[in-house]
Amino acid sequence: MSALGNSELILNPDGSIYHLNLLPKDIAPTIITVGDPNRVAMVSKYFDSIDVEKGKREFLTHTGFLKGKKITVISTGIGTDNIDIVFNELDALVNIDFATRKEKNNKTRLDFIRIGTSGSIQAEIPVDSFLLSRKAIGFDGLMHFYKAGQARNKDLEQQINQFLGWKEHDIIAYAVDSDKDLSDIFNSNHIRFGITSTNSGFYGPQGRSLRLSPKITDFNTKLASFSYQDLNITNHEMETAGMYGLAKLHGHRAVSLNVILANRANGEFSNNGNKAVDDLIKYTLEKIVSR
Ligand code: R1P
Repeated sequence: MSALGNSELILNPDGSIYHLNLLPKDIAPTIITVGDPNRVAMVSKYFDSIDVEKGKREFLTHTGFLKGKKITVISTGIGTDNIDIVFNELDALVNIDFATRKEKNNKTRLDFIRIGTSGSIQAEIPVDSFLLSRKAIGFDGLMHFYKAGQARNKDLEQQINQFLGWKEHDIIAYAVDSDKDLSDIFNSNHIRFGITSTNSGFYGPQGRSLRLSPKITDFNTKLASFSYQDLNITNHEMETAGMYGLAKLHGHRAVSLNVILANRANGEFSNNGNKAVDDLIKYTLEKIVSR
C-alpha cells in the first residue's frame, strides 16, 4: 500500500487527526458516542479521572478511567455525515501509522456504544424508555458510497425496499445489524429492542411537517406496520445505521442505545428527558465496567 497523501489523511500541525483534534494516545478501546457535546460531561462526570479533554467544532472528547476501565466519550454532532468523519478518524487513530501514513499490519478493534435520543413510531413504547437498536435501516445514503456488501443485511434491505415499493431510481434504503456480542452486554428487562430508522433529516425525512409537506405522507404509520423476524421498526434517529455500517466495515463492534424522548404515534414528548438520559448513562457505564 502506498502512503496516504496529505489531502487524504489530514493531520494538524501537532500530529492530531484533522476534525477530531486527537492523537492516537488520546482514545480508549471502549468509546461512548453521544450526539450533543453537552452530553460528554454528563457521561465523564461519573469517571474516577478525566485525563484527556480535547475538542474542535462539535467533536468534544473526554478520556478517563472508571473502576480501572479506560473509556472515551466523544460527541458526534447530528447525522451520518458527521458519523462518517468520526468513525473514519477514530479508526485511523488506531489502525493507520501516522508516521508512515500506511495501514498497520496489526489492527486494533474498537467498541462503540451510542447513548442517544430518539423518537418512537410505535404507540406502545413510552417516552423515557430505553431502546437498543438490534438493526438499523439507513434512509440517509451513507453506505451507498462504500463497497459495503459484507456489512449490509441484504435480506432486510430487500424486504424494506419491496415493502415501500422503492426501486433503483428512488431512495434505496440500506440495512445493517448491531454487533450481537456487544449488544448482549446491555440486555436486561429495562431495555426494549427494535429496528431503528436512521434518517437524513429531522423534519421531512422523519415525516414531520412544520410548513413544508412531506412527500410520503404515511411514512411513519407505514414503517410502524413493517416487521422483520421478531422485530418492528421502532424509532427514528439520525446516526445508528451509519455507525453500524462503518464499524463493521472497519472491523469494530457497535451498539446503539436510545432514550425515547418523543412518541410520534401519540404525540407525547418527555417532560424529564435529562433525567432519562442520565439514567441511561448510568445503566450503560455500569454494564461497561461490569463485563
Ligand atoms: C436530533 O435532535 C438529534 O437527536 C438524536 C438524533 O439522532 C439527532 O442526532 O440523537 P442525539 O441526541 O444523540 O443527538
